[in-house]
Amino acid sequence: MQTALEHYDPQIYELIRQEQARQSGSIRLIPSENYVSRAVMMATSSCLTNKYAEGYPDKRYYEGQQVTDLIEKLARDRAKKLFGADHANVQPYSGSVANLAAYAALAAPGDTIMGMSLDHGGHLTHGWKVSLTSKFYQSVSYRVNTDTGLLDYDAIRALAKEHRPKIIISGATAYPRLIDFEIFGDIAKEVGAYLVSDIAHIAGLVVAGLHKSPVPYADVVSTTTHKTLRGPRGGMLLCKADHAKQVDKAVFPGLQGGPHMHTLTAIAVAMAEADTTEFVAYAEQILKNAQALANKLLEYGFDLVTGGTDNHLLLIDLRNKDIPGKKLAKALDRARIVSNYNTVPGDPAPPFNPSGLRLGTPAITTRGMKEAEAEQIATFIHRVAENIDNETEIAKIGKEVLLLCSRFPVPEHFIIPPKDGGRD
Ligand code: DSN
Repeated sequence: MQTALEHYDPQIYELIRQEQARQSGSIRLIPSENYVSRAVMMATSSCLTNKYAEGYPDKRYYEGQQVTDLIEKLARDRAKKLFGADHANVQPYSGSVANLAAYAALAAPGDTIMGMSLDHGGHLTHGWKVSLTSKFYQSVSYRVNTDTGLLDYDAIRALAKEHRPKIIISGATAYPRLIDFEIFGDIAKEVGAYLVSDIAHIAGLVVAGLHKSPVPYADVVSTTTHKTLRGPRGGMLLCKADHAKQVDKAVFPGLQGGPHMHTLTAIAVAMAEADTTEFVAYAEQILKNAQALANKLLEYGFDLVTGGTDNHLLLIDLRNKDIPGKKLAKALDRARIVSNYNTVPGDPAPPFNPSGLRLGTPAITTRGMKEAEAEQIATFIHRVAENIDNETEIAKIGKEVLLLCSRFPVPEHFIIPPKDGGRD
Protein backbone atom coordinates (compact mmCIF):
# COMPACT_ATOMS: atom_id res chain seq x y z
CA MET A 1 0.00 0.00 0.00
CA GLN A 2 1.30 3.42 -0.91
CA THR A 3 1.88 5.64 2.12
CA ALA A 4 0.70 9.26 2.29
CA LEU A 5 4.26 10.47 2.27
CA GLU A 6 5.21 8.32 -0.68
CA HIS A 7 2.19 9.66 -2.56
CA TYR A 8 2.54 13.36 -1.75
CA ASP A 9 6.30 13.74 -1.57
CA PRO A 10 8.11 10.88 -3.28
CA GLN A 11 11.43 12.74 -3.11
CA ILE A 12 11.42 13.08 0.68
CA TYR A 13 9.94 9.59 1.03
CA GLU A 14 12.85 8.20 -0.96
CA LEU A 15 15.40 10.15 1.08
CA ILE A 16 13.92 8.86 4.35
CA ARG A 17 14.04 5.35 2.92
CA GLN A 18 17.71 5.85 2.02
CA GLU A 19 18.51 7.19 5.49
CA GLN A 20 16.77 4.22 7.07
CA ALA A 21 18.85 1.89 4.89
CA ARG A 22 22.01 3.82 5.87
CA GLN A 23 21.15 3.54 9.56
CA SER A 24 20.49 -0.20 9.24
CA GLY A 25 23.49 -0.88 7.04
CA SER A 26 26.17 0.82 9.09
CA ILE A 27 27.57 0.52 12.59
CA ARG A 28 26.61 3.51 14.62
CA LEU A 29 29.35 4.40 17.09
CA ILE A 30 28.55 8.05 17.71
CA PRO A 31 28.03 7.93 21.49
CA SER A 32 25.22 10.49 21.46
CA GLU A 33 23.12 8.57 18.90
CA ASN A 34 20.72 5.68 19.39
CA TYR A 35 17.63 4.08 17.86
CA VAL A 36 14.26 4.97 19.42
CA SER A 37 11.52 2.38 19.74
CA ARG A 38 8.59 2.37 17.37
CA ALA A 39 6.41 3.50 20.30
CA VAL A 40 8.59 6.61 20.73
CA MET A 41 8.61 7.14 16.97
CA MET A 42 4.81 6.92 16.84
CA ALA A 43 4.40 9.47 19.62
CA THR A 44 6.84 11.79 17.85
CA SER A 45 4.88 11.66 14.63
CA SER A 46 1.46 11.87 16.29
CA CYS A 47 -1.22 14.60 16.12
CA LEU A 48 0.36 16.21 19.18
CA THR A 49 2.55 18.06 16.67
CA ASN A 50 -0.57 20.10 15.83
CA LYS A 51 -1.12 21.53 19.30
CA TYR A 52 0.13 24.73 20.91
CA ALA A 53 0.35 24.53 24.69
CA GLU A 54 2.14 27.66 25.90
CA GLY A 55 2.40 27.69 29.65
CA TYR A 56 2.20 24.71 31.99
CA PRO A 57 -0.57 22.24 32.88
CA ASP A 58 -3.60 24.02 34.37
CA LYS A 59 -2.09 27.39 33.43
CA ARG A 60 -2.03 27.68 29.64
CA TYR A 61 -2.45 30.59 27.28
CA TYR A 62 -4.47 28.64 24.71
CA GLU A 63 -7.61 26.56 25.11
CA GLY A 64 -8.04 22.94 24.09
CA GLN A 65 -5.60 21.54 26.66
CA GLN A 66 -7.79 18.71 27.97
CA VAL A 67 -5.32 16.08 26.73
CA THR A 68 -2.02 17.98 26.63
CA ASP A 69 -2.26 18.77 30.34
CA LEU A 70 -2.63 15.08 31.13
CA ILE A 71 0.30 14.17 28.88
CA GLU A 72 2.63 16.78 30.33
CA LYS A 73 1.72 15.84 33.92
CA LEU A 74 2.42 12.21 33.08
CA ALA A 75 5.78 13.06 31.47
CA ARG A 76 6.79 15.18 34.47
CA ASP A 77 5.71 12.54 37.00
CA ARG A 78 7.54 9.78 35.14
CA ALA A 79 10.72 11.88 34.95
CA LYS A 80 10.51 12.75 38.65
CA LYS A 81 10.07 9.10 39.61
CA LEU A 82 12.81 7.87 37.30
CA PHE A 83 15.42 10.34 38.57
CA GLY A 84 14.12 10.77 42.13
CA ALA A 85 13.83 14.53 41.63
CA ASP A 86 11.52 17.03 43.34
CA HIS A 87 10.60 18.75 40.10
CA ALA A 88 10.90 18.10 36.36
CA ASN A 89 10.47 20.40 33.39
CA VAL A 90 10.07 18.41 30.17
CA GLN A 91 9.65 21.34 27.79
CA PRO A 92 13.22 22.29 26.69
CA TYR A 93 13.61 21.84 22.95
CA SER A 94 17.13 20.49 23.40
CA GLY A 95 20.01 20.07 25.82
CA SER A 96 21.44 23.44 24.77
CA VAL A 97 18.23 25.27 25.65
CA ALA A 98 17.96 23.26 28.87
CA ASN A 99 21.45 24.43 29.87
CA LEU A 100 20.64 28.05 29.05
CA ALA A 101 17.45 27.81 31.09
CA ALA A 102 19.37 26.36 34.05
CA TYR A 103 21.78 29.31 33.96
CA ALA A 104 18.97 31.83 33.51
CA ALA A 105 17.19 30.36 36.53
CA LEU A 106 20.21 30.68 38.81
CA ALA A 107 22.31 33.61 37.57
CA ALA A 108 22.04 37.05 36.00
CA PRO A 109 23.75 38.07 32.74
CA GLY A 110 27.33 39.05 33.49
CA ASP A 111 27.70 36.60 36.40
CA THR A 112 30.51 34.07 36.24
CA ILE A 113 29.90 30.48 35.19
CA MET A 114 32.54 27.77 35.34
CA GLY A 115 32.33 24.69 33.13
CA MET A 116 34.51 22.14 31.42
CA SER A 117 36.56 23.37 28.50
CA LEU A 118 35.16 22.12 25.17
CA ASP A 119 38.54 20.86 23.99
CA HIS A 120 38.82 18.81 27.20
CA GLY A 121 35.39 17.20 26.86
CA GLY A 122 32.90 19.90 27.88
CA HIS A 123 29.98 21.15 25.77
CA LEU A 124 29.68 24.37 23.78
CA THR A 125 27.02 25.62 26.18
CA HIS A 126 29.28 25.14 29.21
CA GLY A 127 30.69 28.59 28.46
CA TRP A 128 32.90 27.82 25.46
CA LYS A 129 34.23 30.92 23.70
CA VAL A 130 32.15 30.65 20.49
CA SER A 131 28.92 29.95 22.40
CA LEU A 132 26.63 32.79 23.47
CA THR A 133 26.94 31.36 26.97
CA SER A 134 30.38 33.01 27.08
CA LYS A 135 28.92 36.32 25.89
CA PHE A 136 25.99 36.44 28.33
CA TYR A 137 28.13 35.28 31.24
CA GLN A 138 31.76 35.64 32.29
CA SER A 139 33.10 32.21 31.52
CA VAL A 140 35.90 30.35 33.26
CA SER A 141 36.85 26.86 32.04
CA TYR A 142 38.39 24.00 33.95
CA ARG A 143 40.38 21.31 32.19
CA VAL A 144 41.39 17.74 32.80
CA ASN A 145 44.91 16.78 33.80
CA THR A 146 46.60 16.36 30.42
CA ASP A 147 48.89 13.58 31.71
CA THR A 148 46.06 11.38 32.99
CA GLY A 149 43.07 12.73 31.05
CA LEU A 150 41.19 12.76 34.37
CA LEU A 151 39.26 15.53 36.12
CA ASP A 152 41.50 17.09 38.74
CA TYR A 153 39.12 18.02 41.55
CA ASP A 154 41.82 19.89 43.52
CA ALA A 155 42.55 22.08 40.51
CA ILE A 156 38.80 22.62 39.96
CA ARG A 157 38.41 23.62 43.61
CA ALA A 158 41.36 26.05 43.37
CA LEU A 159 39.92 27.62 40.19
CA ALA A 160 36.51 27.95 41.83
CA LYS A 161 38.09 29.65 44.86
CA GLU A 162 39.94 32.03 42.59
CA HIS A 163 36.94 33.04 40.45
CA ARG A 164 34.00 32.52 42.84
CA PRO A 165 31.56 31.60 40.03
CA LYS A 166 27.82 31.90 40.50
CA ILE A 167 27.38 28.53 38.77
CA ILE A 168 29.65 25.51 38.43
CA ILE A 169 28.75 23.08 35.64
CA SER A 170 29.64 19.40 35.98
CA GLY A 171 29.16 17.15 33.00
CA ALA A 172 30.79 16.36 29.68
CA THR A 173 30.35 15.17 26.13
CA ALA A 174 33.66 13.36 25.74
CA TYR A 175 34.79 12.17 29.17
CA PRO A 176 35.15 8.38 29.43
CA ARG A 177 35.24 8.11 33.22
CA LEU A 178 32.83 8.51 36.13
CA ILE A 179 32.15 12.06 37.30
CA ASP A 180 32.05 12.62 41.04
CA PHE A 181 29.04 14.88 41.39
CA GLU A 182 29.33 14.75 45.17
CA ILE A 183 32.76 16.42 45.09
CA PHE A 184 31.40 18.99 42.63
CA GLY A 185 28.57 19.62 45.11
CA ASP A 186 31.09 20.14 47.93
CA ILE A 187 33.18 22.55 45.83
CA ALA A 188 30.07 24.52 44.86
CA LYS A 189 29.05 24.79 48.54
CA GLU A 190 32.57 25.87 49.57
CA VAL A 191 32.53 28.81 47.14
CA GLY A 192 28.82 29.66 47.43
CA ALA A 193 28.05 28.58 43.84
CA TYR A 194 25.08 26.76 42.43
CA LEU A 195 25.80 23.38 40.85
CA VAL A 196 24.32 22.53 37.45
CA SER A 197 24.96 18.95 36.34
CA ASP A 198 24.63 18.18 32.65
CA ILE A 199 24.04 14.43 32.33
CA ALA A 200 23.02 14.45 28.65
CA HIS A 201 25.41 11.62 27.80
CA ILE A 202 25.00 9.43 30.85
CA ALA A 203 21.31 9.88 31.77
CA GLY A 204 20.51 6.28 30.79
CA LEU A 205 23.36 5.01 32.95
CA VAL A 206 22.16 7.16 35.85
CA VAL A 207 18.59 5.82 35.75
CA ALA A 208 19.96 2.28 35.55
CA GLY A 209 22.04 2.90 38.69
CA LEU A 210 25.34 2.47 36.82
CA HIS A 211 26.57 6.02 37.34
CA LYS A 212 26.17 8.05 40.52
CA SER A 213 23.21 10.40 40.19
CA PRO A 214 23.84 14.14 40.59
CA VAL A 215 20.25 14.71 41.77
CA PRO A 216 21.12 14.79 45.52
CA TYR A 217 24.01 17.23 44.97
CA ALA A 218 23.05 19.55 42.11
CA ASP A 219 20.70 22.51 42.24
CA VAL A 220 19.64 21.81 38.67
CA VAL A 221 20.24 18.74 36.52
CA SER A 222 20.04 19.14 32.77
CA THR A 223 19.85 16.40 30.18
CA THR A 224 18.96 15.54 26.65
CA THR A 225 16.46 12.73 26.22
CA HIS A 226 17.85 10.90 23.21
CA LYS A 227 21.32 9.58 23.97
CA THR A 228 21.73 6.71 26.45
CA LEU A 229 18.17 7.52 27.62
CA ARG A 230 16.93 6.42 24.16
CA GLY A 231 14.03 8.86 23.81
CA PRO A 232 13.23 11.46 21.15
CA ARG A 233 15.48 14.46 20.46
CA GLY A 234 14.70 16.81 23.33
CA GLY A 235 15.80 18.28 26.64
CA MET A 236 14.75 18.11 30.26
CA LEU A 237 15.52 19.82 33.58
CA LEU A 238 15.28 18.34 37.06
CA CYS A 239 15.66 20.40 40.18
CA LYS A 240 15.05 20.80 43.84
CA ALA A 241 11.66 22.21 44.87
CA ASP A 242 13.27 25.54 45.83
CA HIS A 243 14.29 26.19 42.23
CA ALA A 244 11.17 24.86 40.50
CA LYS A 245 9.51 28.22 39.94
CA GLN A 246 12.64 29.87 38.56
CA VAL A 247 13.43 26.91 36.30
CA ASP A 248 9.91 26.87 34.86
CA LYS A 249 9.99 30.63 34.30
CA ALA A 250 13.37 30.39 32.58
CA VAL A 251 12.08 27.79 30.09
CA PHE A 252 8.74 29.52 29.48
CA PRO A 253 8.42 32.43 28.94
CA GLY A 254 12.15 33.06 29.39
CA LEU A 255 13.56 31.16 26.45
CA GLN A 256 10.79 29.32 24.66
CA GLY A 257 7.25 29.71 23.41
CA GLY A 258 5.04 26.65 23.07
CA PRO A 259 6.60 23.29 23.90
CA HIS A 260 6.87 20.70 21.14
CA MET A 261 4.03 18.55 22.42
CA HIS A 262 4.79 15.61 20.10
CA THR A 263 8.33 15.45 21.51
CA LEU A 264 7.11 15.87 25.05
CA THR A 265 4.66 13.01 24.47
CA ALA A 266 7.46 10.81 23.17
CA ILE A 267 9.57 11.74 26.19
CA ALA A 268 6.76 10.38 28.39
CA VAL A 269 6.91 7.09 26.46
CA ALA A 270 10.71 6.91 26.74
CA MET A 271 10.54 7.53 30.50
CA ALA A 272 8.22 4.53 30.85
CA GLU A 273 10.55 2.40 28.73
CA ALA A 274 13.54 3.43 30.86
CA ASP A 275 11.70 2.47 34.06
CA THR A 276 12.03 -1.26 33.37
CA THR A 277 14.41 -4.10 34.22
CA GLU A 278 14.97 -4.54 30.46
CA PHE A 279 16.37 -1.05 30.30
CA VAL A 280 18.74 -1.75 33.21
CA ALA A 281 19.99 -4.86 31.39
CA TYR A 282 20.42 -2.75 28.24
CA ALA A 283 22.49 -0.14 30.12
CA GLU A 284 24.64 -2.88 31.70
CA GLN A 285 25.37 -4.27 28.24
CA ILE A 286 26.32 -0.78 26.96
CA LEU A 287 29.10 -0.75 29.57
CA LYS A 288 30.25 -4.32 28.84
CA ASN A 289 30.41 -3.49 25.14
CA ALA A 290 32.37 -0.31 25.77
CA GLN A 291 34.87 -2.28 27.89
CA ALA A 292 35.25 -4.95 25.23
CA LEU A 293 35.74 -2.36 22.49
CA ALA A 294 38.29 -0.48 24.60
CA ASN A 295 40.29 -3.57 25.58
CA LYS A 296 40.55 -4.82 22.01
CA LEU A 297 41.58 -1.39 20.73
CA LEU A 298 44.28 -1.28 23.41
CA GLU A 299 45.53 -4.69 22.20
CA TYR A 300 45.88 -3.16 18.73
CA GLY A 301 48.05 -0.40 20.16
CA PHE A 302 45.47 2.38 20.17
CA ASP A 303 46.07 4.99 22.84
CA LEU A 304 42.86 5.64 24.79
CA VAL A 305 42.47 8.86 26.76
CA THR A 306 42.55 7.86 30.49
CA GLY A 307 43.57 4.35 29.38
CA GLY A 308 40.01 3.03 29.00
CA THR A 309 36.42 3.75 29.95
CA ASP A 310 33.94 3.49 32.81
CA ASN A 311 30.96 4.58 30.77
CA HIS A 312 29.45 4.29 27.29
CA LEU A 313 32.17 6.12 25.36
CA LEU A 314 35.85 6.12 24.60
CA LEU A 315 38.23 8.58 23.11
CA ILE A 316 41.16 7.45 20.98
CA ASP A 317 44.23 9.68 20.86
CA LEU A 318 45.56 8.90 17.38
CA ARG A 319 48.86 10.72 17.63
CA ASN A 320 50.83 7.49 18.10
CA LYS A 321 49.25 6.16 14.89
CA ASP A 322 50.06 9.35 13.01
CA ILE A 323 46.55 9.50 11.52
CA PRO A 324 44.44 12.66 11.93
CA GLY A 325 41.06 12.02 13.57
CA LYS A 326 39.13 13.38 10.62
CA LYS A 327 40.96 11.17 8.13
CA LEU A 328 40.19 8.06 10.16
CA ALA A 329 36.55 9.08 10.78
CA LYS A 330 36.01 9.57 7.04
CA ALA A 331 37.72 6.29 6.10
CA LEU A 332 35.62 4.47 8.71
CA ASP A 333 32.47 6.06 7.32
CA ARG A 334 33.39 4.67 3.88
CA ALA A 335 33.68 1.28 5.60
CA ARG A 336 30.17 1.78 7.09
CA ILE A 337 31.41 2.54 10.62
CA VAL A 338 30.08 5.89 11.77
CA SER A 339 32.01 7.77 14.46
CA ASN A 340 33.12 11.34 15.02
CA TYR A 341 36.48 13.03 15.13
CA ASN A 342 37.12 14.83 18.38
CA THR A 343 39.75 16.85 20.21
CA VAL A 344 41.76 15.09 22.88
CA PRO A 345 42.92 16.87 26.05
CA GLY A 346 45.89 19.10 25.24
CA ASP A 347 45.34 18.57 21.51
CA PRO A 348 47.89 20.52 19.47
CA ALA A 349 45.64 20.19 16.36
CA PRO A 350 42.63 22.45 15.65
CA PRO A 351 39.04 21.28 16.51
CA PHE A 352 38.11 20.89 12.83
CA ASN A 353 40.97 18.50 12.27
CA PRO A 354 41.77 17.13 15.73
CA SER A 355 43.85 14.19 16.91
CA GLY A 356 41.09 12.08 18.35
CA LEU A 357 38.16 9.86 17.54
CA ARG A 358 35.12 9.46 19.82
CA LEU A 359 33.25 6.15 19.93
CA GLY A 360 30.31 4.87 21.95
CA THR A 361 28.24 1.73 22.34
CA PRO A 362 24.58 2.78 23.06
CA ALA A 363 23.36 2.20 19.49
CA ILE A 364 25.12 -1.11 18.76
CA THR A 365 23.78 -2.38 22.08
CA THR A 366 20.21 -1.52 21.05
CA ARG A 367 20.81 -3.74 18.00
CA GLY A 368 21.66 -6.61 20.32
CA MET A 369 25.40 -6.66 19.75
CA LYS A 370 27.50 -7.99 22.61
CA GLU A 371 31.17 -8.21 23.58
CA ALA A 372 32.15 -10.48 20.66
CA GLU A 373 30.75 -7.99 18.15
CA ALA A 374 32.35 -5.06 20.00
CA GLU A 375 35.70 -6.84 19.61
CA GLN A 376 34.99 -7.51 15.95
CA ILE A 377 34.27 -3.80 15.48
CA ALA A 378 37.63 -2.98 17.13
CA THR A 379 39.26 -5.26 14.57
CA PHE A 380 37.48 -3.45 11.73
CA ILE A 381 38.72 -0.11 13.10
CA HIS A 382 42.26 -1.47 13.36
CA ARG A 383 42.13 -2.76 9.78
CA VAL A 384 40.83 0.55 8.44
CA ALA A 385 43.61 2.40 10.31
CA GLU A 386 46.21 0.01 8.89
CA ASN A 387 44.83 0.49 5.37
CA ILE A 388 43.96 4.15 5.62
CA ASP A 389 44.96 4.91 1.99
CA ASN A 390 43.83 1.60 0.49
CA GLU A 391 40.32 2.09 -0.91
CA THR A 392 40.05 -1.52 -2.11
CA GLU A 393 40.61 -2.84 1.40
CA ILE A 394 38.29 -0.23 2.91
CA ALA A 395 35.52 -1.29 0.50
CA LYS A 396 36.15 -4.94 1.44
CA ILE A 397 35.85 -4.10 5.14
CA GLY A 398 32.62 -2.22 4.34
CA LYS A 399 31.15 -5.42 2.90
CA GLU A 400 32.08 -7.36 6.04
CA VAL A 401 30.50 -4.62 8.17
CA LEU A 402 27.30 -4.92 6.13
CA LEU A 403 27.28 -8.64 6.83
CA LEU A 404 27.59 -7.98 10.55
CA CYS A 405 24.77 -5.43 10.34
CA SER A 406 22.55 -7.96 8.61
CA ARG A 407 23.03 -10.33 11.56
CA PHE A 408 21.93 -7.57 13.95
CA PRO A 409 19.10 -5.72 12.23
CA VAL A 410 17.67 -2.72 14.01
CA PRO A 411 14.94 -4.50 16.03
CA GLU A 412 11.54 -4.37 14.36
CA HIS A 413 10.03 -2.49 17.24
CA PHE A 414 12.81 0.05 16.83
CA ILE A 415 12.10 1.00 13.22
CA ILE A 416 9.27 2.24 11.07
CA PRO A 417 7.98 -0.63 8.90
CA PRO A 418 9.97 -0.91 5.67
CA LYS A 419 8.38 -0.46 2.27
CA ASP A 420 6.41 -3.51 1.01
CA GLY A 421 7.11 -5.39 4.23
CA GLY A 422 10.66 -6.23 3.05
CA ARG A 423 13.89 -5.36 4.75
CA ASP A 424 16.02 -2.58 3.31
N1 DSN B 1 26.18 16.78 20.00
C1 DSN B 1 26.23 16.16 21.30
C2 DSN B 1 27.25 15.09 21.35
O1 DSN B 1 27.46 14.46 20.34
O2 DSN B 1 27.86 14.87 22.37
C3 DSN B 1 26.40 17.16 22.36
O3 DSN B 1 25.49 18.20 22.14
